[in-house]
Amino acid sequence: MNYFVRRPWDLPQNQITDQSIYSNKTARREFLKSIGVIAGAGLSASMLGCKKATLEEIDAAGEVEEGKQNYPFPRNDKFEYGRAESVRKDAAQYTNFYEFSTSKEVFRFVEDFEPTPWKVSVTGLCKNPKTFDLDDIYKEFTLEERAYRHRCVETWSMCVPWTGFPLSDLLAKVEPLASAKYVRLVTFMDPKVAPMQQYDQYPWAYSEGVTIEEAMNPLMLLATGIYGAPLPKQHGAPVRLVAPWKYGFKSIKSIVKIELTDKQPATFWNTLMPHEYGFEANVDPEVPHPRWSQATEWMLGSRERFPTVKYNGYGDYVASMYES
Ligand SMILES: Nc1nc2c(c(=O)[nH]1)N[C@H]1C(S)=C(S)[C@@H](COP(=O)(O)O)O[C@H]1N2
Ligand SMILES: [Mo]
Repeated sequence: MNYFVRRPWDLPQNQITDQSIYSNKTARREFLKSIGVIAGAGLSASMLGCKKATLEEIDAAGEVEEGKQNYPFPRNDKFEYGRAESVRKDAAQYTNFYEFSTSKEVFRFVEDFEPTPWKVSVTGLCKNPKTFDLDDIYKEFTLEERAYRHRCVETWSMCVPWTGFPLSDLLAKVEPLASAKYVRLVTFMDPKVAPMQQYDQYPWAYSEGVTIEEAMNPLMLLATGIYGAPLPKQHGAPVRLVAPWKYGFKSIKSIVKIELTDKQPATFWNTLMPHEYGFEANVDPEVPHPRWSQATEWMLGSRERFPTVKYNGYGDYVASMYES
């Protein structure tokens, strides 16, 4: 998130100087990179804000091999952007992933993140709790490609082809109990590879939550890929949520745990700043963020502006959940 007002937890990266950070190789390198002492490892002269990275450098930083042989998956042509698709590089070089960096150039900080092997445990109020590795996911579910718009609460937006499958298919395998009212999703926790997790001003691990009804909505995807290949690290490898009618912070990355509960779970941004980031977080042009308008949005790359549409344009699929 871009802070116009400085908050105690909004530490600029170049003020990260405490001992806990220095005690760890990755974090120390991030700090040195951020103040321009060294260039990003494997990236030529690439301090933040200096030289623009090439697509090859961005790919080298983020690429994940596991599962690659399965791609591409068939496109579901029920879904269309209604605008130009975002250029792959524009999406890959401008991402939000606070575990690694508060900058958008997350790809410069993911070197030590190894999303292989990976396991997602599905637990809580269900008959048949189960842990899936990535192989299980590719084998047990019918994956497809979908063209979705994505709208960040900060007003940037993009149109990207995700590969994934409905979250409801995963829930069907574990058989939720009638008492399950919410689904809580949690990101990995490993402060050694994700240095921002050393800051306890943030409510790590990143977590999100949706109602069981939202989780069952066929638009809600668990994504393993983007642009016809496995998710690069900075996009949330190897498996993330995609909730296209909600602000982007709901679309939690690099998920390790999915839990069925009977209570609304605490979530990362809602815990940190409850007046700015609601639990429901449906895209709505008429409800301004306390610090900016949500009436328009701009596309990554072209910077073209569009009016924001309620539910990000997915009202036909989701409005009935909120208007009854
Ligand atoms: N674990 C985790 N998931 C996250 C975030 C994050 O910081 N950490 N940022 C969120 C925000 S604010 C947005 S807009 C989307 C961005 O997805 P993208 O970077 O792949 O475009 O990821 C969301 N998921
Ligand atoms: Mo976002």
